[in-house]
Amino acid sequence: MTTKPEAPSLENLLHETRAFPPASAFAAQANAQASLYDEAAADRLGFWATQARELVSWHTPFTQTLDWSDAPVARWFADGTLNAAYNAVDRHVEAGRGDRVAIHFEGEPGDTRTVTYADLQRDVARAANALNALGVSKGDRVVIYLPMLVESVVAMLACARIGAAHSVVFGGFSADALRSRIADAEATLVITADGGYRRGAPSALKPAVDEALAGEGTDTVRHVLVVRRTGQETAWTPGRDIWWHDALESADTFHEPVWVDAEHPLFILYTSGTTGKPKGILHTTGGYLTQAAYTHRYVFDLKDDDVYWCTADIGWVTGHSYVVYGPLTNGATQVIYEGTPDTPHRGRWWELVEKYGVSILYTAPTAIRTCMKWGEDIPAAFDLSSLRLLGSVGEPINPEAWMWYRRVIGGDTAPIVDTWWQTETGAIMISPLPGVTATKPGSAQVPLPGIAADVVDDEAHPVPDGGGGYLVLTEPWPAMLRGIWGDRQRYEDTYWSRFRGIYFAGDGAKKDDDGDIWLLGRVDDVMNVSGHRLSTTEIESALVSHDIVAEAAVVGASDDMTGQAVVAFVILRGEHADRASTPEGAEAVQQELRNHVAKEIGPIAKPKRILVVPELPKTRSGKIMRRLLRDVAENRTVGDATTLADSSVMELISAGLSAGR
Ligand code: 6R9
Repeated sequence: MTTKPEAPSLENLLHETRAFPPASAFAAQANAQASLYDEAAADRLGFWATQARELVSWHTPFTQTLDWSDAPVARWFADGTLNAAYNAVDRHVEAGRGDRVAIHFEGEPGDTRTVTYADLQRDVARAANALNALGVSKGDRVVIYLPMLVESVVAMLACARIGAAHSVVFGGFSADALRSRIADAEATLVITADGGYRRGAPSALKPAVDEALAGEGTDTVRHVLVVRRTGQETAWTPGRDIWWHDALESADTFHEPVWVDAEHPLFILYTSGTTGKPKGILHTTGGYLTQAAYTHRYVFDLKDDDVYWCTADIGWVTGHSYVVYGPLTNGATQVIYEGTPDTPHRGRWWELVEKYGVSILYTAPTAIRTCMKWGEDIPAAFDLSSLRLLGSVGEPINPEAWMWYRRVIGGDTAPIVDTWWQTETGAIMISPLPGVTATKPGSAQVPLPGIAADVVDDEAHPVPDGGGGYLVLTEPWPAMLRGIWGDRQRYEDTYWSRFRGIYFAGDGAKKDDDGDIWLLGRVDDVMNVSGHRLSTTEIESALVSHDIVAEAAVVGASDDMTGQAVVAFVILRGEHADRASTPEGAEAVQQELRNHVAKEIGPIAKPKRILVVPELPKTRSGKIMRRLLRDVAENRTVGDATTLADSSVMELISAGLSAGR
């Protein structure tokens, strides 16, 4: 996509004014204090050096903090050496905390496993020895294509332990997506499973690996390690394929971690959504681990007795930083759940919160809106009183979804942290600090202590409070990407050429009158209607603020009269779902919602068309694929839908619309 980014809306600012100051009891016990901002402001690099020394164990202490001489490729803590798996596992065992639960695993069929830090140490050491025995060593790349299992965490840490970079490919991606990632990373090993459980049934994974490896550019792969999860029939290539349990059984439980330089590659993660060659985002060890641990400790207010649950899949960056590296480096106890939230029933997540006494929950707005759609009587049937902090990530959260999350899930007391960051940033960048910041529904608000972010206009000038523009990061940060795998030029072009010397995030944002940052969606999602710039997010928020709407996606469809026209796709809340089942009903719903948007934002933002649909097309990381909706809105054949989490959604939408016409 080469559409020119457009400046986001200046005129149509959200007029959300609610704020929730921290409860004094929460503030009194919080890890974060307002003084963190002062410390970081007084000496930014010194602040990061302190975090790196306090939160991470170094084999060789570093003496240098930041080397920016090869900008925009940063080197952080470069003369230090460490090992990420040692930090995530061994040091907790050495500190006498081996019996502490690291992972409460819950499989979709209901099987469970409790894994202590000592268990994790044995498994990671065994797996590291097994990888070495298969000829994998420091500097190699390993592709991991697994469901959400304990073995997935072990596999990632085993790679880190031997100094091989892992590249996790989401288990739902197609064989061809897998093939192109294997080829680009020139991986020598693939770790997969026979299958995983999804919506109540085993779903095979290994056939996609076989297909990928039959394709072009994958000759570098020498072995495939296969975790047995479902026990289903699995085709086998003797000599190449090896069962994970066989390889681990014969492996020693002692393994000396490979101490690597702070700038040694830890992982490559391919980002979705771009055309052509996949973009392999490269992260290294010391800076990444420092910021993952720091943000996890302060943004989630992690304490010893917390039970933490991040619902993200390891195939997404959130799973890397907030299932694996952040929580484990901090010695947390966490829940990992294999399956979907509605299997075998729509209360599954809340049942797990009650069962494990989850105190910190980190999830995505799309999941929250889905739960809104299912109705609040479902979570109401479970005891959610253990929850004391809630997080959101992945897309702007509509104020109404935020309010619902706070009231229905958080019992009106748990602070919500809306965390803005990207695969490229490696860790959270903009978020309230719980116990310090008065939170505002729908805003990620403030750069964390140590992070420099701003909103600028077309000429890179910071906008005044009340203004809108582009979100940029103006100083290097420890967990920043170190490039795009094998393509330095593309790295510079993509992120550093829009504004010279500062990082262009690709998101539109505004500053409110307090200077707090509100994210407005990707700049390429901005519409231009009759010369007025409108944000998709803003109109979606207006729609979701209406009682009958559970979820909304807005696209700009080309229009002869106005340039672009606003087309909205909405899902109605359960109790109102059949209001649109007759043509008259649908017409009335559309009229009501159009008027509502006009009232909330202004007549210019009124959607030209509102289509009531049963589902929205989403990627595996929960992002709505507006490109496909634009195809529907512009009456085109729907384009490539292969990266959808559920590829049948587009048929469902098209069938529903033609039946309704
Ligand atoms: C962590 C992750 C990055 C893009 C980012 C932005 C959107 C993420 C957000 C948010 C508003 C938030 N995004 N968090 N927008 N508020 N709290 O999602 O990484 O998959 O790389 O996506 O997601 O548009 O640029 P990634």
